[in-house]
Amino acid sequence: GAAENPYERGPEPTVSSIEAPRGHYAVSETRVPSLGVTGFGGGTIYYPTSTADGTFGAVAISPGFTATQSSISWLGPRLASQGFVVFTIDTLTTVDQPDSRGEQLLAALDYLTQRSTVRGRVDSSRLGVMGHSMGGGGSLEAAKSRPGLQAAIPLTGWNLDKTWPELRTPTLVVGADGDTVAPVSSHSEPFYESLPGSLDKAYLELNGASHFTPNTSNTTIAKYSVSWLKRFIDNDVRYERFLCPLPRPSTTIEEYRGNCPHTS
Ligand code: 9J3
Ligand code: ZN
Repeated sequence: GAAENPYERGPEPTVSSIEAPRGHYAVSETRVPSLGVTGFGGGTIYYPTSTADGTFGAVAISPGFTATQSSISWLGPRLASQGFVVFTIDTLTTVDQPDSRGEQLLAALDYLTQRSTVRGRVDSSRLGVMGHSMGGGGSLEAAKSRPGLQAAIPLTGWNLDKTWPELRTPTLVVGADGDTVAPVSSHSEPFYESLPGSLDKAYLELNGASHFTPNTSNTTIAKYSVSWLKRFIDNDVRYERFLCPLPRPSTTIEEYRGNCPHTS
C-alpha cells in the first residue's frame, strides 16, 4: 500500500481498470502555446484535477514525421486519468528528425517541471517519454541522453540508429505486424534486441496493426503503456501482474518478448 510505496496512485488495478477508456482520476487540461516556450513547439498538458493525492509522475509524448499533437492526443486523457501528468507536444517543425525530437521531449519535460502552471503537481524525479514513429525514435534518443528517465515507450518507432545498448531506462518497444513505414524487422525488433539484457525491457508487437495504429485509441497500447508507466515511474508493483508472466499471443498481440520478473 501507500505506506510502503509513496508513489503509488489510485485504487487496486484490474484488467478492466487498465483497459478502460478512462481511469480513476478526473482530468483537466491546459494549452501551452508555442510562443511561450523554447526548445519545442508547445503542446497540451493533461493532469489529474484533484490535488488530494499529492504529486504525480509525468510523461512527454512526441508525434511523428509531418504530424502534430492531434495524432497522439488520445493518450493525454487516457494516461492522465490513471494518475500521470501527460504532455503531448508539437515539435518545432513537423519534419524534425528523431534526434531533434528527443531533445524536444527533454525540453518539454524541463518546461513541465520548472515553468508550467502545473509544475507543483509533478514529481520531477519521476519522468518518462513516449512517441510515435520518429517521435518514438526520439523517445529512445531522450532516454539515451538522460538516463535518469524512468520509462520510455516508442510506438511504431522509426530511427536510422538501430542499436541502443546505452539505455538505462526501462523501455517498452511497441511495434505493429503490418507496419510498412517502420517495419518491425528493421526498427522495433532491433531496437528491443539491442537494449541491454540486464535492463527491464519488453517488446509488444500488435496484431493486425499498421504504422498508424498508435494514432487512434487502442486498448492494447493503453493497457501495456499504463502498466509500464505505473511499474517504472511509480514503482507500483501492483502492475507487475499485467507484465509478468509475459502476455501470450492473442487476437491483439502478435508477439510479446521481455525479461521477467522486472527488477528495477
Ligand atoms: O514519423 C514517422 O512516421 C517516420 C516514418 C517516415 O516516414 O520516415 C521516412 C523518412
Ligand atoms: Zn546506437
